[in-house]
Amino acid sequence: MDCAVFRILLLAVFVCPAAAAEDLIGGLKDDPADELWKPLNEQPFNGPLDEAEDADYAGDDANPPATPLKVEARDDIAVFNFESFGDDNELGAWVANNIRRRIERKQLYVLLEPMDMDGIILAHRFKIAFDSPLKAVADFTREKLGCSLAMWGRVDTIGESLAINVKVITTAENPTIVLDDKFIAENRYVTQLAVQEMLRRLAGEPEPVEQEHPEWDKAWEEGPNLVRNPGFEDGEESPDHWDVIGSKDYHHGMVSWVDAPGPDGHGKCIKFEMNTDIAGSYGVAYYSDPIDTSEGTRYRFSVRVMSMAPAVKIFIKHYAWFPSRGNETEDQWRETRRAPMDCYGAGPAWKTFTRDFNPRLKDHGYNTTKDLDKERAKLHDPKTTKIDLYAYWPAGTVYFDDVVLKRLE
Ligand SMILES: [Ca+2]
Repeated sequence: MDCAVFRILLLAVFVCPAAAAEDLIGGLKDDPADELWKPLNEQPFNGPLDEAEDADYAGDDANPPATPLKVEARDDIAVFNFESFGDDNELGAWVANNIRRRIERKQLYVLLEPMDMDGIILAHRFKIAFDSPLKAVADFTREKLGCSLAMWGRVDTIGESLAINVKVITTAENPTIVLDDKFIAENRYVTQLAVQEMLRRLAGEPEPVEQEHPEWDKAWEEGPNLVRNPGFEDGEESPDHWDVIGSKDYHHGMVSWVDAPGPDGHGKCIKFEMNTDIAGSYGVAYYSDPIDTSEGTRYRFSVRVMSMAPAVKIFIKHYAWFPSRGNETEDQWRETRRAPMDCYGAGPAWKTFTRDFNPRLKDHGYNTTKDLDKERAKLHDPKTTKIDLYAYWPAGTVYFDDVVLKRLE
């Protein structure tokens, strides 16, 4: 964390009225590691997100992983503090606490009490790093902590975003990997969404039974595509209505506009070509222009993808307009919800991936009855949406084409 920011946070911890913080952060207040984050939690856009797990957000459930990583219900798990750099693992501890709290709320596993765990770790001087040998972690967790699963990880900050690398293994003599993946939170305020996604994959939650909605299918077939220049055919130097290519640092010079390859190629398309450094850290993102969307309305999205190795994810990101508060000098668009779509099974032939979503927060998820907070919560209603085409590890080439977003109701 930047030193100046850290000092501001510390200052804010001491000056903020405790009661106000408690109202907003609710159940978070018992976690020591959360102390540092109180000032951030006080931001109006944080409260509802933490409580948004039960939000009626159809999109999230409509796209479970292709291969559910089912583990036996109610195994016991030891969640080690995650690593983070330059902050004495403060951020890593905060993320691990978020995960623990959500595991308990979800009753996914029996959680080893962190305080008990800390004592045993200290007594045995056990050190764990993200790259620790699986067997060493498994042996310690099984023999000293008595748990059948171990979770640990590392949090990297990349600008505003957090890359949460996580490993979960069984602690048998020959441990097996249950989960080894990276989850991206665009900023700290949406960390919960990355954690939710992580636990959803761990739980192997079943695909909800899709009801027949002929009117939605009709709208999907006949309705207008809300994405402008959806096939990347129009433009001079860059495709119109999408990020400018080659002029922004965060593309790392790895995005280009090319003829769509393969027998099923449709004219022009977007190509990512990632080296190992970028694939293993930032990944590459490419954005559409904002698209007007409405809260509480169902949409369907699809894109065609060809990947020569990298993992591909699409983030449909919803934004709301926040008036400046506190020390902020400018009003700004902030991401308040997102619908992620993992393109599992993308390979060296064009394949279409589809999902439905509905940018709605049920009752805004607020844990207080104060009118003021309800007013604040309304700020979260998404007003606009961007499509974020994203790919990461391993290195290689990815192509995107034919982006479709339609309103279904
Ligand atoms: Ca095209």
